[in-house]
Amino acid sequence: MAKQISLSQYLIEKQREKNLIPAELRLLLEVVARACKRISYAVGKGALTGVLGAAGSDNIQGEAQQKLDVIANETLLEANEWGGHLAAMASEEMDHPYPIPNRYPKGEFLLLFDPLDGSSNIDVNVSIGTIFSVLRLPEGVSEPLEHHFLQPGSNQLAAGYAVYGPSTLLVLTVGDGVACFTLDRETGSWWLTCDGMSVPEDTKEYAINASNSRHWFEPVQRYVADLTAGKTGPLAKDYNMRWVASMVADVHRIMTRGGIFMYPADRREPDKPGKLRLMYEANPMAFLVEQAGGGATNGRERILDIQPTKLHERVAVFLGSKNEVVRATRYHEGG
Ligand code: P6P
Repeated sequence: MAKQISLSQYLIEKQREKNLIPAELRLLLEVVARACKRISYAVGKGALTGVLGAAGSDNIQGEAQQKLDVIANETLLEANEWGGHLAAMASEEMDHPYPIPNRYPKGEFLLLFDPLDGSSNIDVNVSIGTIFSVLRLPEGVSEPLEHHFLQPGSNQLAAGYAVYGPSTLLVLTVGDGVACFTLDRETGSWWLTCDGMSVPEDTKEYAINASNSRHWFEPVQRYVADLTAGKTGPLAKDYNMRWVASMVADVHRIMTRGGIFMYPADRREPDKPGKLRLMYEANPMAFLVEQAGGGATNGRERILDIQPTKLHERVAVFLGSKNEVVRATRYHEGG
């Protein structure tokens, strides 16, 4: 049996052999992976430890927080605040960035995360996950402020997600392809189970919440109608549809076997360009998908090129198999 490679060894090799990542970034990623392990254990306990259900509070998005949202957020904050590798953190669950307390040394990285994505699925035992993104604090900045986070996704140094499903997986890129690690619950180790993840360029599978179709703008309505028409329509092939309503689960399926994931803007709130957040959902997923040979746009431009204006801003998302994302984007060029 081939020698198993642990997450630590994988990251040390990226640091040593390719000089791709500095030691401080390696340490950050190992701390995040340890926090995801703890979140996985908490999620796995479920009803046994009373962590299901609502926390009785709302986040900045005005969404009711689940108890596990709060637990996951606190786990990531506590794990990362003392190590000396971070300048600040930002989370879907917090209105403003979390500066590293003065009692701890500060580092050069900014960590952004959705601590528990898909939490509406917690109480029905469907896969959920953690999404994270790493940026560098701009040169010469001593006190990190919100606008220091507002960098395009192309500035990311690393990104990843943990998916808490039948297996707990960690999918990670440091800009040199995408690797997948599986958690061994008996030893608590992350083992490399797929290196060089690759999204097939073509697909027959799309993911969208079709109940919103009457609210979509015309290009998306036309595109999805053509997908649904299958062999009888202009795309001349039958498609299948999946929608887990947990971005991490839907994206991991696409990272594994291809597909296109869509959360478009719609007419209900024209000033809100979709539901998903740019900084800690769309950007990390776009970085991962592009590193695996896929594509990611907001229907008109590459997601990683978007210059953010607000920490919690939303963005329309079309990501996955490159040729299908190109096709979906072309429907928008028609007007
Ligand atoms: P809908 C989960 O709440 C989430 O942010 C993503 O993980 C998921 O893709 C999307 O929202 C699901 O949205 O409108 O189908 O419930």
